Amino acid sequence: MDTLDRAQVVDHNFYHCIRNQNFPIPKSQTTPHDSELNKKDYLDLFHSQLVSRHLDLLARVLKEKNQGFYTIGSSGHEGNAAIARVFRATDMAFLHYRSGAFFIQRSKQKNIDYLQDQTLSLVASASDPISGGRHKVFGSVPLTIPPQTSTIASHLPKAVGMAFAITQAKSMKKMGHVPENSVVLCSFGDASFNHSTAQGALNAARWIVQNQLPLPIVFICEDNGIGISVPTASHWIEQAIAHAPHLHYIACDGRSLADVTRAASLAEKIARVQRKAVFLHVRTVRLLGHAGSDIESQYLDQMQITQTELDDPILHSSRVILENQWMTAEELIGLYETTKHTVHKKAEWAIKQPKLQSSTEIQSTIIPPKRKIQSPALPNEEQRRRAFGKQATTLQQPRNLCQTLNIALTDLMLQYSQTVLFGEDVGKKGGVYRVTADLQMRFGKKRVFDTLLDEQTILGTAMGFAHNGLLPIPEIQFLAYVHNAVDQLRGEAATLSFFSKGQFTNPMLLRVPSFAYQRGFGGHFHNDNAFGFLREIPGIVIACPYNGESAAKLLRACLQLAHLEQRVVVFMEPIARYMTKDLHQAGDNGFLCHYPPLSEMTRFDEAQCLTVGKDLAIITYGNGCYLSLQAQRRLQEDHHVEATVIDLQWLAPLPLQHLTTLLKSHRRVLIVDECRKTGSISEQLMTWMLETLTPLPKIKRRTAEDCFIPLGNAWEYVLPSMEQIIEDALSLC
Ligand SMILES: Cc1ncc(C[n+]2csc(CCOP(=O)(O)OP(=O)(O)O)c2C)c(N)n1
Ligand SMILES: [Mg+2]
Repeated sequence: MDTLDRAQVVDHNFYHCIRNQNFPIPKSQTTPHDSELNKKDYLDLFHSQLVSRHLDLLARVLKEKNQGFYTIGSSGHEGNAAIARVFRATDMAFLHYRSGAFFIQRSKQKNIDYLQDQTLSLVASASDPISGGRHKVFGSVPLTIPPQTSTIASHLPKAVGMAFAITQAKSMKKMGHVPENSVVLCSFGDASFNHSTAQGALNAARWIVQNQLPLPIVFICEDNGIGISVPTASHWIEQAIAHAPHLHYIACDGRSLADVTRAASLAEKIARVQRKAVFLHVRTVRLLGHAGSDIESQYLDQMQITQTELDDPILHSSRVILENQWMTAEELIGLYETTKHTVHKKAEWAIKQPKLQSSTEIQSTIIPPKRKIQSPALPNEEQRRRAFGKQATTLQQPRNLCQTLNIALTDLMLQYSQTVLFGEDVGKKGGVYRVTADLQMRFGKKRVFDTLLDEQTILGTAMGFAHNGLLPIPEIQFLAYVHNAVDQLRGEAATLSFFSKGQFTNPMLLRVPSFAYQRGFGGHFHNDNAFGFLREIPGIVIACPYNGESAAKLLRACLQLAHLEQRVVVFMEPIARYMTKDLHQAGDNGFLCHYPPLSEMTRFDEAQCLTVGKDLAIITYGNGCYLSLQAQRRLQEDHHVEATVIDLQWLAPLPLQHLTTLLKSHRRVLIVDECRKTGSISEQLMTWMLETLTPLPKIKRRTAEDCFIPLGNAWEYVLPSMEQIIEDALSLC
């Protein structure tokens, strides 16, 4: 036996310990009888443990032969089979990557061919039912298990959101994706517990419970005492969380199926009946290192490794089976071997199944499938009268961007009864800029509410709501603060469709007050103008209006995209234009707009021409439109230069096809981009023109400097100005 290959050692230990009746000392006194586990139940759980173990051993063999691509296993954690048995297959489970036995046990509830699922997943076959070969994940639609990414702890915020969403859907009289009495399960490791995302989610859960809201969630910390190579002290988790208010702490020994069953049953009652949050602390061990590539002897003593290997949950279960005389030693070994054989047989089949074959095939799941449904009917006059009250008669008066957005949001919330709007200060205060003023009064505290101050929770809530069939409209207060939660958007929300073949989706319309040019307010963090970090996320849609009319029409299109196409949409509102009245001179009211008829909506993929002129085209968006319109007038009147001003409207994906048409008659193009030069849209537009336009027009671009925005009026030195646009246009012409 190769003692460097700990998989071989662990495999060998089973035979050796059973034959010599040499078992680890029980860590828990709970008997199967105490937790009402009969022989049949117990052997069924044991079988799931064995299948999971053999899948781990198989993964190592496949990796050696370059036929398998993932070796992070569940060995040592197989006690989680007992958790799966206690809960229902409709209890949505956001799982840790050591959940093999859980997955197998839950599969049995629904007669799912777990071996097929798991072997296809190990060999990255395109036939893998959940990710189609895109990742080795635990996920399944019939088992209500959305697949999770590798980013530890990042699934906790959405699990909290989903638990919140169960009651939310019920109180909004909406059919959720899960039954009303469901609970949510969310498992993670002991090291992951320390992650700020985990701490944020646990805090958010307690905050929600403290607000007297039901939160049927069981956090499951599978504590194997180590995170890759860094130990977790045995008292750490308990000391940190056992006495936290608004969270029931229950501990159990993960090596004992009986003890896990006892604790999970208690957790289930608290979560399902009392609708309260539970923290289930499962003490366990990790066998076979962190992954196949991890050599434990680099950071652990040989003694420690050997001792842990003998503390194997499978040996603990075997001892209980022999003590109860449910099987003989020979029968145990027989079952171990037939399970191994069955697992290997299935793998032989799986390696012959098709792999992903082309870039097109791989990319086909980035964008979720379009749903075959209609948009809900537009609100009628009576509904609008009730919602707007006295304001209803004055809706047609010209208004600024802020007021128009408020009206548009009201109409959309009337139209889409499954929408929920939330964020920091959006409720009673109506947002920092009053964009959401009166919405809570119009729609009630269930549909419009303040969250706690945590952007990860806001996006987690959005994803959780979407997982239960609601249509979230979260707000992040300023663009600069999206960074605090960007993993939730780029690592989680945007990847869900990709890693689940569009079977799980989390549509949302995220509103973000954005960009610079506020006079006398804020400095950098309230005037952040850089958003390259959002634009390169595959599948995400980014829209930006420039005035009230475009905002209303664009917002309608964005919500429709979220509803019908299940897209993750970011709507960036230029803060500096919220209150703007005038366009060319003081008192002209040239920037106020009439509210567009409800039926009017921007087309996805289309830019719009704000003016038409033959001498040059100015491509811009947001504040750039405002400045370019001013420049256009001055160019015309002072220099006889006629400019077409094109408002992109869609910042990702860019409406390039439409731009080709709009630029056809233009020999000169100026890009006005308020984003920082590096990572700005201007880079993409320049490249695209060089690659596709013939003849190539004369091109110039005006962007912000690669600098942060200073306080006071000093921003004028780093952002594009109307004067610079005129200068650039003249030099082009
Ligand atoms: C955010 C993030 N940082 C780092 C990693 C790399 N990483 C993967 S697993 C892991 C340790 C996790 O330990 P623990 O939570 O105890 O789970 P265990 O593997 O022990 O079950 C680390 C650091 C990651 N996946 N995600
Ligand atoms: Mg650990």
